[in-house]
Amino acid sequence: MRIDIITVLPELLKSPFEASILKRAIDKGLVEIHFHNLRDYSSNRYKQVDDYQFGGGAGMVLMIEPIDKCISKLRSQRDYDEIIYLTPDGTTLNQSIANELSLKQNIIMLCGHYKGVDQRVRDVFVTKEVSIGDYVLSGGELAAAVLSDAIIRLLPGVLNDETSALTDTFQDDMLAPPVYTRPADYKGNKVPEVLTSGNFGKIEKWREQKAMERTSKLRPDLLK
Ligand code: 6GU
Repeated sequence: MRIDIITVLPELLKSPFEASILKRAIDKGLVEIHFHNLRDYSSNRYKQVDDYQFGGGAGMVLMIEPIDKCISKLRSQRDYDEIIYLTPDGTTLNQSIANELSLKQNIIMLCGHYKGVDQRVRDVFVTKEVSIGDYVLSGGELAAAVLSDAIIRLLPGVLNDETSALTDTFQDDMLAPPVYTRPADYKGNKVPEVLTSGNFGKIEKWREQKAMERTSKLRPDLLK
């Protein structure tokens, strides 16, 4: 997979890809991440990429021309399956969107900023609009990092234990069961006995039951 991220703040985005699972995925060649500074596509000598909105009103809007230039250059080099615009008014990200996107080959992510982008960018170039929740961030960069992480960890070979993404919270519209590690007794707080019983049939049943209890208590909306 290849992800091209278009942003006015590439430096805000780089560090999440330089550690842990995302770094390993890149080092293993399972994903390529390319950052594109929108200012490099400005035709203006001040490297301006935003302007006042027509009709008046507070806040700047990202202009269509630099975005067109950047996307057109990328598209001349390869085909893209999706051009995703990160915006608080997009479809709220969930596991099923992440699963679907993890099957794509080439993705562009366009990070919004200020008041957003000229509507014509959304009409002409964007194929999918994604939000990461009902709150407002200063820009789409952190959302692009979140979306990238959710996608990349699903790529075959990224996680050590191939089955572990399958047992994630949300993967079956269920929260994950509680987990424990050593010591089995910490200051009188004991690990449920079944987990140390060695009876894997019973353990599996217990986990399903706990997942169901947790989901109905904390996220009954998932069970509808
Ligand atoms: Cl994708 N962008 C911004 N600016 N704020 C958000 C968001 C995206 N998702 C939730 N809040």
